[in-house]
Amino acid sequence: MADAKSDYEFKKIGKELSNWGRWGSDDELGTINFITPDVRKAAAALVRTGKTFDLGMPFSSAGPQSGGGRFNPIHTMTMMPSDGPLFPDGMIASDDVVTMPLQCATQWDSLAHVGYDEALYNGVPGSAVTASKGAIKNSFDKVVNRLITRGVLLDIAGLKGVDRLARSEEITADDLDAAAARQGVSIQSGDVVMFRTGWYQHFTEGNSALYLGWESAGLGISAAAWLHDHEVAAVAGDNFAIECLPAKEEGTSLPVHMVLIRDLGMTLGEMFNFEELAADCNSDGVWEFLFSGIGIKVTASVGSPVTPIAIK
Ligand code: UVW
Repeated sequence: MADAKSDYEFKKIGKELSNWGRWGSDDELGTINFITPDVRKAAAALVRTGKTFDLGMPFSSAGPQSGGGRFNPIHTMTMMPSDGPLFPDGMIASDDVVTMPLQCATQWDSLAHVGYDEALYNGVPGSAVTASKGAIKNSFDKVVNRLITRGVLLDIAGLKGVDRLARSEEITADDLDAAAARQGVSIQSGDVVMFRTGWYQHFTEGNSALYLGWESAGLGISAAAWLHDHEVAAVAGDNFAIECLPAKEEGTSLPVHMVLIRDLGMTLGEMFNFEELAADCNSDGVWEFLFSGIGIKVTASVGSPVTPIAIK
């Protein structure tokens, strides 16, 4: 039995790749720091046609969740035209309320979402997330205004010649290199790298149990060094938890989450929809674009719903 504190391979990898202190002891942005104004300016220049692609899942009662701690959005009306005119001039209006977990559909995981051995990114103690105050450090609202940069889509299902990867299929660093080479695209510092497993189709086909289950295709732990070496700002997948499940290292839960979020300080995007974008990239051969994934500025949050947009 591995010692919970040190013997796991993922913890050794995390130590080697650690960005703690790289941007200062108080840093709460992590790899988002790679998105500089120059990076964003260059990304804006990628817009050629103005065509937009919605990479988000609808936030509705038809979402993938089946209940428990994470449930689908509950949308209720608090004002409607049928309530009658609001003013003597005949004005009618509607208001609405949504109750939903921030993690129920397309989302970002903040640097307060996951850690191990009592620590979050940059040595912040797990106790910095409190019941009354939420995430005192590393909350998602710190990065909200920064998530506009160059996006690159790597079609791993396309690389393997399948419409979607198999259950528990692992994406390795070599796969990421091979996909980039096949598509003729290179990764630059400050990119949001998106990878397509094809698993979003399980959700659209109504198989949410498989989509959210513990047999998901996704990133293996070798992707962590790849993302680190390429100075990737954030990574996003069309699967529900980024990584391949169950994890290959025996006795581990979500090792890719733990290394990326806690050690690299990398924000993770989950449940993105790349189907339309991938079809377009396949037809025009352009796999890079301006990416906007700003999320919602909920203070002290450990994540955020998002409707990410790619602009070509
Ligand atoms: C966990 O379930 C801990 O993480 P995520 O929602 O990021 O997959």
